[in-house]
Amino acid sequence: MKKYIFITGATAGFGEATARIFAENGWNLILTGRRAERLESLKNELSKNKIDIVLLNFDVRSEDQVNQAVGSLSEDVKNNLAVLVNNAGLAVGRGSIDSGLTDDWDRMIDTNVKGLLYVTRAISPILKKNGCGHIVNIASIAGKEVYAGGNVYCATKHAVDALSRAIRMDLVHDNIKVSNIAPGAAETEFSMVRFKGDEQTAKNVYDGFDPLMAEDIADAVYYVCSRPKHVCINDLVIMPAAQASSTVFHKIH
Ligand code: NDP
Ligand code: 8X3
Repeated sequence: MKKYIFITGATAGFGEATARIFAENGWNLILTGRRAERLESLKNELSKNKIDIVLLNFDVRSEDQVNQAVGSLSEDVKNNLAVLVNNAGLAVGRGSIDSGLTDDWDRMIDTNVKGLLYVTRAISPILKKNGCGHIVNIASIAGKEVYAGGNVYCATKHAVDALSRAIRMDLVHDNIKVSNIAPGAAETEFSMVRFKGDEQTAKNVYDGFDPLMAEDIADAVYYVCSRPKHVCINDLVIMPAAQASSTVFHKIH
């Protein structure tokens, strides 16, 4: 098999786990993120699968960096590019709107919305030229519901949800599938980033119940990408069994 999957945010969490499951299934990988050393060590680990692994080190917030990175792909890789996973993203802070930090808001909007758009703008013409493809957007339960203190993060994930539906309409005539995956609480580096390195607060998020693991979402990404050609999984909401909504959890203490 010669197909390539392009994964944003492959240095941690869902993106890293997605790289692993696709590598185990013989896919070639284009792994991207800002932390170059993590990309290198993931490449070293996954090379045992006898696949081709391309590393692109860029910040999705920079349109120039995105275009330069995508432009550096060889014709052979571009001709075999089949899947884009728009996964890079983050929450920063969880405060009320009246005390929110506008720098945090900018980081979320620039990464989760504009970054996803820049990458999709750069990759979709390649898929279109190839005659088919699949875009998987990692949204969130925060794109289906809102919660107190979630304001800007929820807004960015509602935007991702809307973009998944709109991009599907734009690209349906080009045989490009679009899948939206909306996870609930998953224990990755997400909360450490959200709470700016405050380990205890990050840990408390997952206290008293079994959260999703990165592998649960990677498994879903692989599932949607391995359906028959005529089937598109449009939207998947995946929650821990102990989570009924953004704010309702069954906790054992
Ligand atoms: P992690 O923090 O573990 O991973 C986030 C990834 O995004 C990292 O690889 C990071 O790479 C990358 N990233 C962040 N900012 C940028 C940037 N500016 N440019 C390039 N890459 C960037 O979090 P998760 O794996 O949990 O999150 C992945 C996605 O899933 C996000 O979109 C998140 O919003 C969403 N999500 C997470 C949930 C959860 O509970 N964990 C639930 C629902 C959705 P690097 O820092 O090296 O650039
Ligand atoms: C991450 C899940 O509920 O913390 O997208 O917003 S939540």
